[in-house]
Amino acid sequence: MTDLQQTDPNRNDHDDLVTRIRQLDYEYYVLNESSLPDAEYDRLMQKLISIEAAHPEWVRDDSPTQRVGGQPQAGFTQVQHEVPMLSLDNAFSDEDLAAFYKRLQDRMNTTDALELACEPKLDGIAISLLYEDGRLVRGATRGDGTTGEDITANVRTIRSIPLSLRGDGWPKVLEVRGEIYMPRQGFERMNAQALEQGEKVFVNPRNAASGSLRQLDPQLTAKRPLEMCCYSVGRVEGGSLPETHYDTLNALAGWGLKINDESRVVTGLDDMLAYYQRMLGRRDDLTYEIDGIVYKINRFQLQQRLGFVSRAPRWAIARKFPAQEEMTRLLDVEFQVGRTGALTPVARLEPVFVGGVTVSNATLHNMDEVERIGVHIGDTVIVRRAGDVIPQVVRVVDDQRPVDAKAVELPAACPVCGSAVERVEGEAVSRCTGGIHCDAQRREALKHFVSRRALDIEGLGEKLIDTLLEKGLLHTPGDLFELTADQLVELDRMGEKSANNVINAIDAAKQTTLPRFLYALGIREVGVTTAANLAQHFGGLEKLWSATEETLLEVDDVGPKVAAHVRHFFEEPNNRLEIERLVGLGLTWPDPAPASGSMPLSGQTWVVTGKLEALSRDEAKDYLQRLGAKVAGSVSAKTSQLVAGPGAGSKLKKATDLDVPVMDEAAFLDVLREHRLWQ
Ligand code: 5U1
Repeated sequence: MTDLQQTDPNRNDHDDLVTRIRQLDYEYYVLNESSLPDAEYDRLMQKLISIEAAHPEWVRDDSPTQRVGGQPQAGFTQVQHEVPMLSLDNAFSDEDLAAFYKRLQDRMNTTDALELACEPKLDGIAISLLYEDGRLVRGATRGDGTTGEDITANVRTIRSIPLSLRGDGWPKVLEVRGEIYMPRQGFERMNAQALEQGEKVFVNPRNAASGSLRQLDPQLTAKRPLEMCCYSVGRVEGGSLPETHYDTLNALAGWGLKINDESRVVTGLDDMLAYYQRMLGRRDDLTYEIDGIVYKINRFQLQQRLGFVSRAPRWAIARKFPAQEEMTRLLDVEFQVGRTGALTPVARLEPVFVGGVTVSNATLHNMDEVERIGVHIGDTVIVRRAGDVIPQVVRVVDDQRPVDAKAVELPAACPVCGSAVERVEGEAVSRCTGGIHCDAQRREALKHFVSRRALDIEGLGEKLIDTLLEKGLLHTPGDLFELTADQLVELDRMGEKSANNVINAIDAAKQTTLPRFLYALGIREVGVTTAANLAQHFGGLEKLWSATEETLLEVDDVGPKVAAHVRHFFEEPNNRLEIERLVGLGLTWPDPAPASGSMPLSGQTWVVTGKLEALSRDEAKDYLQRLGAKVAGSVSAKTSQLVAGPGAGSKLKKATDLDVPVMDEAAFLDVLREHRLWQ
């Protein structure tokens, strides 16, 4: 291999480096596997940039350095799609799908079971990519199906789109079609940042993807977390493709394009319906939003025989999932006080069925957001419920405002304790200044303290906390450890057995971990990951307790704001007293695992799939990273271990095919226990 440290590189060094970075991009962005730490990748990229600065004559337009183009454009030029980009007919029920299947059989004059390829329908923007001689020469929007817009400069910035195709065997001219989308996590992160900075948020990932692609400055598009998943081909010249849709998708994957790993071939209507149900059940677990399932006759020859009507093929259909956005009326806005005193405007709605459940409350985030969407009480609004995210009011339906609509106003005093409400300069949130004296903040702090990712005290739910607060038995977390079964038995609907169970659970929670304890304290902006990083960095509470802001800034993921919150928390005498009291009452934890070097899972790559019960996939990932493992999004021969929960699909199959060891959640929790990360 090339010595990348060499000071006077030659052309071969350059080409090797381009190949290496392309391979890393492919592994990371297409296969979701990372085989190098980010810092090492950055080092290689810097090396390439400096070689190309010294030798501009070596730079090809498919070099990894050439993704983000120079100047913003004045506008987008039009492109003609030589093969029209079709749209899809929709099926809204099982009956619609059955009717589609029957039409196919009738047209093909058969009662035999038919073979269809099926895959999730991504909620994104349809795009055409044109490759000539294996090089990406054009990216275009669908437009009206015949005329779209040239967005080549923008699609080049998307790292899951190869600038040149891998391997060989691709047709000389190959037009690939698919969807550009924004994965949920990137969307939520982007919107959370925008909310915090008082900027405009996007209504949904689809709008975010569309807005990002319509930027005239590709530098802006490059900053957006976009991906592309391919689902069909258009123009094909100077070469041939396999005979079926499914095999073609796999050929595209072999040429380095991203395809959906949930794609399957099914035979007959029953299997089509079963695939729909299975994906509907997994909808919220996917890392991207889908709005249905697309079914296509698998064999191209049969597709040709069936042809199309107006703009939709007869051989394909989209079976839509229940909508995730619906219209309803805003009846009132109330303000909820959170653990840190933040006042959140909550919309009380006329109940509406959306995203599979009836919704009557939704968040409006903060007053900036209320103003931005311009909502009034009485308005007709669009409510969105997608994934695990709480329902939100995303938009007002124009022209439907009643004459008696009322503006939403921030209360001057906390609706729970009457303390003044203040808004910190530069922050979008307003807070109650009552602190622990505010019943709402106290209640939320206690709920947080016992919650699953904190001390995880089973049987101590919201209702019991409310009763204990009402009866004056609970004020601060320490009080929990002084409760007795006799006191609990006195409460309504609390038998002796339940009382003992609660006391035992409280007792068991005394043996905890430092990350859990730190998280449980509810320090502002210290979530599970930051708590784990703090614990790992300082190795014990005493050092963290007396750490300066400067030292805190050395911790992964800790910026000036978090450092100030941590410092402020430990400077507060009441907090110190409460921690000392908790330790005095018997709370203990082992020292965290060593910081680096010989981590228990160093050098291993793990993949987590399916639904986990005891922890979320993000938490599982956190734990694995803390043990030194790399966590990848897909299975390959390099995967060391797959953790598979119920509903695991293609990843489990691939792991079995590749002889990758598989464990279920119970075995995974045992691994965490072994390393004292789980009880
Ligand atoms: N997954 C998928 N989405 N989607 C959208 N496949 C698919 N096929 C489409 C469209 C418009 O059109 C085909 C008929 C080529």
